[in-house]
Amino acid sequence: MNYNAVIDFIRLSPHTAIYWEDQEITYEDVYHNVNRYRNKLADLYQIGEHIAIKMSDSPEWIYLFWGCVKAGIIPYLYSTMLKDEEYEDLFKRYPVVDVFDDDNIISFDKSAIDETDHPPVDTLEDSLCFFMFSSGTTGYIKAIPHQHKDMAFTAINYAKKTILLNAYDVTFSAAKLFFAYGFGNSMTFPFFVGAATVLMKEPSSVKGVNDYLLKYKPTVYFGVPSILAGQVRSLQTNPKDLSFLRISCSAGEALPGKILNEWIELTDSPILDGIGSTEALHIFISNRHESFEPNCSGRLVPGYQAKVLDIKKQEVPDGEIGDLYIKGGSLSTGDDWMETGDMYIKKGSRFYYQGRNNDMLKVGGVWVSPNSIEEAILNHPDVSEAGVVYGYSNYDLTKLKAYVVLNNKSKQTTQTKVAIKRLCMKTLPLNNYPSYIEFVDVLPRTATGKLRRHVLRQWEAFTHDQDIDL
Ligand code: 3UK
Repeated sequence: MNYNAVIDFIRLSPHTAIYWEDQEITYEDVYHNVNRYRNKLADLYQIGEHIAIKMSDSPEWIYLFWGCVKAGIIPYLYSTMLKDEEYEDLFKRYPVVDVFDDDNIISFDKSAIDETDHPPVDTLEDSLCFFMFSSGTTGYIKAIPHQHKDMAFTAINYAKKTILLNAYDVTFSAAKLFFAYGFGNSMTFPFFVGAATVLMKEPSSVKGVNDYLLKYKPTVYFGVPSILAGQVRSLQTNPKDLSFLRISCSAGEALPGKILNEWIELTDSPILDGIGSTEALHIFISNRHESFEPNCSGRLVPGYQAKVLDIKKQEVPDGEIGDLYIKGGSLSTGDDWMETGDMYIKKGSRFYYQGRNNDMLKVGGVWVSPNSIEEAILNHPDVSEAGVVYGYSNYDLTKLKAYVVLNNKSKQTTQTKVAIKRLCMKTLPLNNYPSYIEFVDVLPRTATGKLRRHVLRQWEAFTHDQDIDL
């Protein structure tokens, strides 16, 4: 079917489109600016040529993206936080005719701005529309293609049907536009329903995000666990009224139940955890406002199917752990089942995250999920973050090591280590406790907040000779 996505997203709405610094940009402004960008791009490039957008979040990011879609130019959506060598490698692997960054944005000759509203280029629902990058947690980055139809699919099924986003909402996201999570949160979702979005140029920090929440009072806030954890800590010492929030969401990695419970206590509203991926473009399993549960990813988003399989690709019974496969209309891999790389336990219609399939640990002969141990450690009142990997053992027995960040450095004592270990022994199955614990100031995370477990494994390789079994 003929379809160009621009028709579903660049439309008029009586509401503000973008809150940007001290400006309120209307949907009419956005409409004209997308036409200006489309016309300039159509002058400069041929249909089907590839460009790179490597800009911080801004209204221009949005005009450039939709100008490309309307003109039939394919953009690669680049993170602004990669290292020089990573950009070099990616530009080699994915050639482009131009790179737009904060120092090279399209400029217009003021006397000759062409705002003509040309029809969008003829494309099909399944025509290639743009590329995003997926870094995973191992560091190997690859480009993920998406088609014109994928954006509306996520906007209808997740934004409208799952979190009930509507034209009166104002969204704000801790994840930036180049990340699939932020791309939906800050652009395609609000634009699909005619709502407003708040854009922030600076990289997200706890302070930056808190300041923006208080200044713009969004009704829907999209967080990530590492920032939400910092926000909870800051709200505990410095309470603020966040009653303007209708919903908060979390994705990128599992939201620890402790953060959810403390957030509810502080704000009286829940955080809806949901799992998504760059390949799926957005969230495919999510909690709901009327049914959410700590340490649970929730239920299927409409339009998606999921199954949990063993290594022989047979479905495992409810309550048993297996690999999660998904299927649905926004997957970059097409109509087939896709392996997510995540381990899950399904109980009835709910899905419980157990970790990445390459992170699972075998201790005393049984599989252990590092994630469930981290959740248990977080229940200790002095703990703010935890990461669990294999620890060294003198007899080649596998033991676990936890890297732990405390709220207060003065509590970095052997008593605290013993208390953490006892807490795990008391609340988790046999063998699910760390033999070694090391206190650190920060945990290694990716630009999007995911724990980089392979870095923890490297740390462990260098420090194991100093560990003592507790
Ligand atoms: C992990 C989660 C547990 C999981 C993303 C929302 O994170 C996103 O995309 P990525 O391609 O990573 C995908 C992987 O991240 N993950 C994401 N959310 C959760 N694990 N609980 C969660 N709630 O390993 C998944 O396979 O960077 C998130 C929307 C769009 C996205 N692209």
